[in-house]
Amino acid sequence: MADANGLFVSFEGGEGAGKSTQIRRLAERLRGLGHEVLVTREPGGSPGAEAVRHVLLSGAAEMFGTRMEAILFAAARNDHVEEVIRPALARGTIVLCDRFMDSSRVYQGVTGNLEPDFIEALQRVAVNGVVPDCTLILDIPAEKGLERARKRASADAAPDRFEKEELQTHEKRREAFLDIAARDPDRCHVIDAQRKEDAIADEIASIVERRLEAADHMAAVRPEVAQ
Ligand code: Z5A
Repeated sequence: MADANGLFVSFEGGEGAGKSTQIRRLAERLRGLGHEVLVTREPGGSPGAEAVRHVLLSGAAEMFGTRMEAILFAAARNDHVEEVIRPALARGTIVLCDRFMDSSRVYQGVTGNLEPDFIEALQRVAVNGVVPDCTLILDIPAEKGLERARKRASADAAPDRFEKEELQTHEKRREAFLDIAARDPDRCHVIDAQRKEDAIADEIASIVERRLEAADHMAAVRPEVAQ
């Protein structure tokens, strides 16, 4: 459990899978039920991490190598966790985060060819114990996701550092996210993101509402958890 009071939900998957769309919808639904909700994203989410986001997505750090990029992602994540996510969870807020630690495992680890031990050591420092209670992996064939992302982008917007990579690399990432889900079934749920927005939103809401009920139940049977 990420924190004694709030609930930490991360959204993962390839480009154009619909993460931002579904986060918006879930936030609206949960706020309608009276919950306090924080929507945030990575890289970014805190002033320091947003500055690093620009460096990473513009490709300015690419020439220094994947290892350097991985460390920058981790530095941004640690700032985001300590400045934003941990305090929000401590206030009892539901935190919805667009990408988190699994993106580093996939983009820098699997397709960036960095050793798993190096990635996991960085993660430990970056998250410092704040791990999502629930991760929703939006799964879509890479080609379809990229097509959606391209349609959304304005005609003159250049693809970012990661979007411009080969289709094969994007497919490898899809497999890597599915592999993470298979290894951590208590935390991760794979969502078929090829369906209509409404069907996806309903499935996500029911998963998160179940998690909230379970968290309430835990707090009721172990009152010290909520302190
Ligand atoms: N990165 C990394 O390498 N390491 C890390 O540790 C972290 C990140 C944290 C951040 O990009 C980049 O950083 C990312 C990985 C890397 N790589 N890239 N590129 P970003 O934040 O700019 O973008 P993104 O995370 O990849 O998301 P996205 O491309 O913006 O897509 P999305 O949020 O999943 O999708 P969307 O914006 O909700 O939807 C895309 C379009 O599809 C839009 O027009 C929607 O209206 C439409 N849509 C959504 N759902 C549907 C359905 N169900 N049907 C039809 N159309 C739909």
